[in-house]
Amino acid sequence: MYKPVSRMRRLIPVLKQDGVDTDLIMLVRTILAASKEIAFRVSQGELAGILGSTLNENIQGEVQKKLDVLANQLIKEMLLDDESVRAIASEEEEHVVAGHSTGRYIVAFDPLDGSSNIDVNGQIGTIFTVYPAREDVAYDSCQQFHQPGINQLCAGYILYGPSSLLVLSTGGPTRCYTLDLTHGGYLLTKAQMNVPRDSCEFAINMANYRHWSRVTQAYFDQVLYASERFRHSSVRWNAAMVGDVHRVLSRGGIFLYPEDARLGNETGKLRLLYEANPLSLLIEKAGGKATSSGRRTLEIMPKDLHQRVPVVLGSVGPVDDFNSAVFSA
Ligand code: AFP
Repeated sequence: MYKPVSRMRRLIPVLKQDGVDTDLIMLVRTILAASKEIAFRVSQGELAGILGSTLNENIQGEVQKKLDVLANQLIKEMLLDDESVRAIASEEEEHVVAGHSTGRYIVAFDPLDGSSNIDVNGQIGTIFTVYPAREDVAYDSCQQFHQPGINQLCAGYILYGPSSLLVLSTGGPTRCYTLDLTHGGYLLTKAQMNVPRDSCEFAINMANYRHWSRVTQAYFDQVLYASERFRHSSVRWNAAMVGDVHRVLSRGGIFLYPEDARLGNETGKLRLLYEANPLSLLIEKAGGKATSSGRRTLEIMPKDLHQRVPVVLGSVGPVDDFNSAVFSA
């Protein structure tokens, strides 16, 4: 079904070859047009005057960075100009933003994931996902987004690092494209990303140890002090899920953000709709596994736009290992 494609091809011909619907291709182009503007501003850093915080908090109670606000505004405005967009959800918007009542798609995004990295020139990214619009609920209702992750038509992220990368799946392989600044477009640089089955590299914020459940603590006691399998393990933590997941997609490993005892984190920290679901689809389409409380993340039925979930994803071996230790205990 998905024919092999050669490297260095431009994005649009690859999407056409993959049989992606023309409206969806145009929608992806819209998101990428916004991403190129964000990539440019990020590369300008302090020169563009976008470092630092605003005086506002977002719906999650987090102080908004100037670049968060700018990225949200850019993506939102461009999406609202696209007639195929029926409704939008964003980390930076409390409610659903109404689009065109006859649009075929709904879009959710995290405009700038890892915003604490902005001021230190670290990895940050934009995460997005597209679902089919529902005909059985009002076009601007939050229920538009009450769909499990398996319904995603397309999911991706743009990683603003030393080079800007687009990682995308439209239901087929997870492919990686690199932004070519000489012609301003994305070129295919990995036709199929593959998560190795095993790896002993893990990504977790160990400083949260004291807040974890006893079983999670016991699992990490064993990983750190007893496990033969993890004897040569190492920890990598970006504080930007998009950067950690990119590493896992590139060379394997496990990424975890379990629930913990802190107020607001009782069901996890990461957001199901615009963080966990798109990244879980990309991981699965690259042969990895993505779970939440021991079950497949993509099957969770969302109840709320900004719902938080525990996240455990990456190489199949360590993900299974963690889930059987913690959920069969
Ligand atoms: P921000 O976008 O608000 O910086 O949050 C990033 C994030 O949601 C995710 O990308 C990281 O994995 C996680 O938070 C980091 O959380 P800690 O600061 O608790 O380690």
